[in-house]
Amino acid sequence: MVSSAGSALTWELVDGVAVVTFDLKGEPVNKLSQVVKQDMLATFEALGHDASVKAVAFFSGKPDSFIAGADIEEFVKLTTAAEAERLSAEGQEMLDRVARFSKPIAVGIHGACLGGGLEFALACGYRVASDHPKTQIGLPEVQLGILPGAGGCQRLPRLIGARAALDMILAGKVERAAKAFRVGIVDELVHPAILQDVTVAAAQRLAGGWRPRRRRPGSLVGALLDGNPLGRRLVYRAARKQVLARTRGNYPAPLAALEAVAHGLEHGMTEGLKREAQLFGQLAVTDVSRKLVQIFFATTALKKDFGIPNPPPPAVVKRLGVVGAGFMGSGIAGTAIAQAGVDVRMKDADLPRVAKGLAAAREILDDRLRRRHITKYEHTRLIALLSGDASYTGFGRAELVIEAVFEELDVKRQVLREIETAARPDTVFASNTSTIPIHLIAEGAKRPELVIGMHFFSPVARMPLLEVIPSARTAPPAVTTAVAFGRRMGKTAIVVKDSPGFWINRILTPYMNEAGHLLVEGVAIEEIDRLMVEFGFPVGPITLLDEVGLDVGEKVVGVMHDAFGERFAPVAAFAGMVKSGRLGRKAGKGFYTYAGGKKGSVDPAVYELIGSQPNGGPRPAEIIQRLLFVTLNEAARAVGEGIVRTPRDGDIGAIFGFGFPPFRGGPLRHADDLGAARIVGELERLAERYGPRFAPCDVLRDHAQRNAKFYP
Ligand code: 3H9
Repeated sequence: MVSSAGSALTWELVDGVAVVTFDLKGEPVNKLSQVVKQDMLATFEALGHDASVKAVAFFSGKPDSFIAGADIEEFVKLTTAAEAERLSAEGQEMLDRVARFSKPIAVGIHGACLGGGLEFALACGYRVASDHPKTQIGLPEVQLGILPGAGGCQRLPRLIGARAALDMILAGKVERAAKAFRVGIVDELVHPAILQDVTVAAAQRLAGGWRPRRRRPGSLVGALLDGNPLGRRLVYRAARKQVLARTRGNYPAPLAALEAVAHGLEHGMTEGLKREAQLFGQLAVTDVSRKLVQIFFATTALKKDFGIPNPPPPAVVKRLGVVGAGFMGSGIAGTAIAQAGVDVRMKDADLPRVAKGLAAAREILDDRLRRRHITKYEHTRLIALLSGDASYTGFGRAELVIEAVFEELDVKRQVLREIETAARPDTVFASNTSTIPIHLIAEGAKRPELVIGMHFFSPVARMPLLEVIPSARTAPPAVTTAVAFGRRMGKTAIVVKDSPGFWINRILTPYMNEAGHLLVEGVAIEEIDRLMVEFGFPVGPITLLDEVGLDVGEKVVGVMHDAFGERFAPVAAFAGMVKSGRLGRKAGKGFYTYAGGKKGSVDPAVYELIGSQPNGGPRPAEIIQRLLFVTLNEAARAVGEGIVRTPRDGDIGAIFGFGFPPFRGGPLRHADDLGAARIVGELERLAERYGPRFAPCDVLRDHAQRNAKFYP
């Protein structure tokens, strides 16, 4: 074994092949930093001079990750574009040396191979990857508001073609190994057990003069598009259009990445690298990048945070009971199986409902199979974990039961009573309520210490957030069990206070209600949605209401109105919609039409029902202000009441729970950016004009007075 003192890289010689292992001591993942760069250069220098080394096989020493990319902590410290450009140029230079190394290099990839990690692998001659789900390959840089700045914008399109490369780079996609193999990033896909042997053998073959023959997958037309400047111009134009449709110009990184790719393909590698470094430098110091990096670190921190002091170990959940086989229940069941691989037993009042729920849960697994996220074999194995009945048989073995029945206190209490008889004495009972306080559900329970809230968002399989709500009587192990299981389901979990609407519905309700007020005042449905999408939301509030379901919305507002009074008063116009059965997407009609499940245009008949006709209404800027400030105000008030533990939880919740624009950092960071004094001033003006629901809360007044911030 050879290594220099303190080095992260060690190597040993196996039949003429230097088997190099990269293992950054004391760090959970390998990342590329200035120190590692020196190490890497020194190691390759030594390997180059050692005549007994004929080829190199490169691996990670970490059990489940290859290289997680450049060290994000390092580049966020940079304060000028020039410094960031230099960092990028130095990274490029290192990988250029790897690419021009005198002996062939094969890499064996197992685990995350992301950003700079993939850029390193692309600079090597041959890539073998394990077909393990942990092996994830991609250039996620734009998700951090930057671009692949160590040659990735140049090497990936040269390897797999402009279209396929742009598809990955511009969306920051991370792919499973099988997909990376299909598009041609990976040369060989193998079982993890033989990764090392296959990679070393490839290095040996390369040393013997063998060169891999690569054929790009895809059609003749595709090859024509990628293969000549005219075709590529069409590709760039289409990519630009797609990016603008997705980002509305709010995120500069994807367009900059497109420019770096295009510049390199049209003017050669050297020019491309230069442009790539310049653009990396500019992006790295933007506010958008700072915000996205903060989100990354906040999400990472939440992976380890159980939301309570001295968290006890969670119960290991192997069997889950789900009561209520409707849309949410089946979503929870299907996602729990797909993500956590647990045994799921569903229960509803009668067999037809159970059958419908089982079919919907199964659809989640079918979808994974269709997308090739799981194999046929895995699909069959997972389907076998799903069962259901109209009785509680099987619930006696569940460590966790989640109820997703009708949002009615009495119904939920009844289910809890039944579970306390049917399940084990230590089974944790979680309610997927979206509004009802947990202490009310637990009233009269035999074991209130095991009762907790787990509020999932719809559709469960896709929405990344989970609110975990302990009541004052919930015991710590129930909290850790709920958080840990939520994480196994792939969710980011925030632990929030037991108060009506918790965090998300607390701040979402005034936002939705305000949209209702605007409708009544004559703003067109599409206009409200368009403005908020331009502001940065993935969909506007009216579309969101259609997605959530108007009946659900009505229930939520009712609970909030009872709890908090007039500022949550429901907008009468929505009631007519519910009465006439226009419940949103699930009913095939809401504000918009949904023919064959696809969202169509606004149904003009809706205006009759809400009793107003579009007449322009307030100015666009005023519309945005009303929707935004009513939300910020409620968020600040809820923070003051301790609904979320930290502004970080609040911002991550709002971003993941209802799509608050990530580039604005969340409602609380955005409030800090605007400044409390300005918000208070605007709220006072709005209150005068539109009513006391806009009256600024004490927290904002206090911030304004002391010039304080949520993030000091
Ligand atoms: C880049 O590469 C730029 C180049 O193109 C150009 C350069 C010139 N840096 O998430 P986990 C930490 S940009 C610093 O809990 P998991 C993380 O903060 C980079 N730290 O584990 C945490 O620290 P702590 C592009 C990093 O198994 C610990 O590692 N790459 C980095 O659930 C464990 O992380 C990315 O965007 C990093 N690059 O997930 C990938 N990566 O323990 C970002 C991780 O102190 N990373 N850490 O709290 C990820 O997506 C996930 O961390 C990963 C592991 C999938 C790797």
